[in-house]
Amino acid sequence: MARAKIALIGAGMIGGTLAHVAAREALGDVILFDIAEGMPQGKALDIAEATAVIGTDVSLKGANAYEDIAGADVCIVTAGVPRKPGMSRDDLIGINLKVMKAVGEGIKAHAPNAFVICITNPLDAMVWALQKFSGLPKEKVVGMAGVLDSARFAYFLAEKTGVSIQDIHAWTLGGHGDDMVPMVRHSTVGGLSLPDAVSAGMLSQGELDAIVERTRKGGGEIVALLKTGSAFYAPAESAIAMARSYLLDQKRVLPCAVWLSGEYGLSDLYVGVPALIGANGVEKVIEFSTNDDEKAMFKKSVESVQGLIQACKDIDASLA
Ligand code: A3D
Repeated sequence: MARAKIALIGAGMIGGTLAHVAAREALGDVILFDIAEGMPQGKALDIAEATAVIGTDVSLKGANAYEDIAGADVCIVTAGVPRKPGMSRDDLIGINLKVMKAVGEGIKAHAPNAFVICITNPLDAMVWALQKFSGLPKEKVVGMAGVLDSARFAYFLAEKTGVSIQDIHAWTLGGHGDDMVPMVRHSTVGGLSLPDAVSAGMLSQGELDAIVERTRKGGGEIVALLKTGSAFYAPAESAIAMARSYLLDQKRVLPCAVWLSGEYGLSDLYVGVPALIGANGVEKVIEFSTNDDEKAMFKKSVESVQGLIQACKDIDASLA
């Protein structure tokens, strides 16, 4: 069987890390696409040379033309610009919306059968726009945020309780912003829900509250430390987990930004919920039971996402 083809649209910090991880895992042949000339070719050659040491039989190629992504099985999109000091939220949306238009049209023309994972921020709005611009089926276009946010939540819980990260299952719902909803009742440490873990003395209520807050602000914590960019290792690993579930038909349930049509009482938008990812893309949305508090937090987060989508519609009338 031919190797899978993975197109990475955007070859910056996350794109380069994605290429490295995909090559190490021999997940497929990699195309690193970027508008910057030379950089994707340089990264591709560097990692290709590393495969001689790793011993994986995959090819890597840098590209500046969409023709090179032809027939890709998976496209992972990180193309765009980061928010710079003095740039408003709407300025960022305006710039990255234009990038999503170019990327969406490129994917539509050259890789219409791909499973597309968007990472570009503001995530929930950009994945929504990317689906519209590409015209690909909604179950084949998803956003990566929940896997990362949940990974942060899980890591902080492991660090605090001393329980192996393998025995922690953490979930976040909602948009990728400070009002995301870490699902305390549905997350488990060694099989105990977090309220039960508090009762069992594994961590205090105050420590749990601080972890929830730290999870919500996890992206900003890394930005403040790095000073010149945002997280890239954990975001890349998160997108690879989603790509792997699709390519290997693992049917993992992963929190992703997916198109909702009635689930959680919502329609016509992308927002983070647990989704079963298999060979057909998003095969099922898992609906968690929510209490009044969780409903209220989820509603607030959804309203933020709706605000971002409205801003996109205001900027580009073709999306309205
Ligand atoms: P960066 O290293 O700047 O890479 C972005 C790349 O996009 C650069 O190499 C650009 O040259 C390239 N680019 C710009 N415009 C285009 C275009 N039109 N076509 C193709 N390539 C283009 O950023 P990064 O890799 O650190 O982050 C990428 C994106 O992911 C940013 O929008 C981040 O905000 C976002 N991000 C999201 C999360 C989530 O959890 C959702 C986490 C971390 C980063």
